[in-house]
Amino acid sequence: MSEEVLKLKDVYKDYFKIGTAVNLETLEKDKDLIASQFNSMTAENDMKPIILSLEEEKFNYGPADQIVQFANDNNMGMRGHTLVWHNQTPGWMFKDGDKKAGRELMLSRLEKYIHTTMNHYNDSLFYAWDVVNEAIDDTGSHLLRESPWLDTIGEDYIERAFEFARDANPDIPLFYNDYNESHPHKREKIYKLVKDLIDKEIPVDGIGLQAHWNLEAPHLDDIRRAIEKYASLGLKLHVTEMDVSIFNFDDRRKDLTTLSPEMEEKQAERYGEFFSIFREYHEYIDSVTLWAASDRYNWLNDFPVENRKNWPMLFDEANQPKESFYRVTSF
Ligand code: HAH
Repeated sequence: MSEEVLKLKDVYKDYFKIGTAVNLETLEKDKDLIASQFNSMTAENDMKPIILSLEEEKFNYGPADQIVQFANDNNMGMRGHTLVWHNQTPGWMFKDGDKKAGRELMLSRLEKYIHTTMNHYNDSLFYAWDVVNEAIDDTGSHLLRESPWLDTIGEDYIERAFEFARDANPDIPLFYNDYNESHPHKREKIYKLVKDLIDKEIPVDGIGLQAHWNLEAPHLDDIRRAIEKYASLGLKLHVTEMDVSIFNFDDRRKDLTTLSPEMEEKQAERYGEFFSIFREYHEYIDSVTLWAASDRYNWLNDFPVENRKNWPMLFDEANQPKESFYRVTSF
């Protein structure tokens, strides 16, 4: 990266932290880009339950520790992601021998898992933990999505998780994190869930807006309304997993092999508008994390269509700034 290129972390130092998701491969291949542009990291996968505790009584903090070491060496903050989720969680947590585990067993496992993990990372560079990820049903009138946690523990699994997390670390901000956070229907559900927690005096400090967006959705007005509604609860907001896909969610085309100039321009316009909204609401937003460092590697190359190239980030496949980067850094 040449010297003249601006650094996101400097441009935004008076607004919020600027983070990126990482894994051990990107920390190796993209280390200069990551260390020079960002001042916060989230482990893309390495702090998820399936990686940290694939087998009962066994913990594997090796890969995640290497990420924390990199953060330490480069003076970066860490967001912990994620303690309780219906996905990427090992099957043993839900079983008692050949049977389904009962409520008490699952609660005690949840408590132990949360305590062990948060105590292991009882380090001042952690400035937030996603305690519960994606608990809400996207459609229909049910508030919570089906999950083994809901099925066995019941609706209070979310309350218990936040209490266990607060017990484990009295100081760190605790987050509820979800996607489709700007869709009006889901926004109302997220608001309700978190407001009920606050009314019950459950320790929750913030809402994570994943911000997996694209060239058309969501509308800017819906993003503003979501930010304002969540901020009205008096909590911190983090943008936790941002990317701007070239494809709408239902677009399953596989024939696009390069990013056209028109698409790059449309994406730059969108990124510019999104960051302008973040700056406008910066008194509520403490941190904005992109879900990859560059187009070289990102999860959207496999999701929701396997093996389809996408170009959702601010830097290109050679880790050079895209038009989107220039739009985000000139204001
Ligand atoms: C996120 N889910 C997860 O929080 C993150 O941990 C993962 O690496 C990538 C995306 C987003 C999501 C989903 O799980 C299902 C459907 C749409 C979006």
